[in-house]
Amino acid sequence: MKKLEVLKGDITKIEVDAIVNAANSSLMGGGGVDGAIHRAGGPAILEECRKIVAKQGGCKTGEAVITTAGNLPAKFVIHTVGPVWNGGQKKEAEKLANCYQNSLELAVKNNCKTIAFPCISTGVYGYPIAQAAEVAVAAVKAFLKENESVEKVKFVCFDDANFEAITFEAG
Ligand code: AR6
Repeated sequence: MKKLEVLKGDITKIEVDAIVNAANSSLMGGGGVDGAIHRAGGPAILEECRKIVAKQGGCKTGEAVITTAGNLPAKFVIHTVGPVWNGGQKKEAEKLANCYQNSLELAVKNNCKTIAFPCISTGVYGYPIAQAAEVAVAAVKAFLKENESVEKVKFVCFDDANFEAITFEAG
């Protein structure tokens, strides 16, 4: 059985232990997948985000925090902050890889065995789709090689361009 799966769809509908949110460092919600997750999951998610902000400030680029998934079918939402694309010389690839790695580490710490990711940074943050897919798939594959406890990682792509790019990289 392949541990890596690529599908097209809406991540708020996916039944896994944890879905990952492409958040911003304020953790206070936004547009894109972030808006969709908070809308579908309800106010419990924002409530926990506020507690995290009160405790540690926001969430830095490349880092991740975990909350309830509220009304979603998933158990948890892992919020990570992707890099804003700035031409490629500002450590965007390293920061994007950190998002995947840190989200997976946090998932494992919380006993999650099935995790779904959106294509972080490829919307509002403007990361070129093909380059983001290369970084995303490489980071997840590297993690899966080192870690036995994760059973399934799903890339949930919202549009054809991301779906094709991730499918190409996933092989
Ligand atoms: N399910 C899966 N993927 C989705 C969904 C969905 N329901 N909705 C959108 N996408 P974006 P970013 C895809 O902009 O680029 C927010 O305002 C979308 O097609 O959501 O990391 C945050 O608060 C795209 O491929 O996130 C931040 O301020 C991918 O998700 C900022 O946007 C990521 O697009 C983060 O920007």
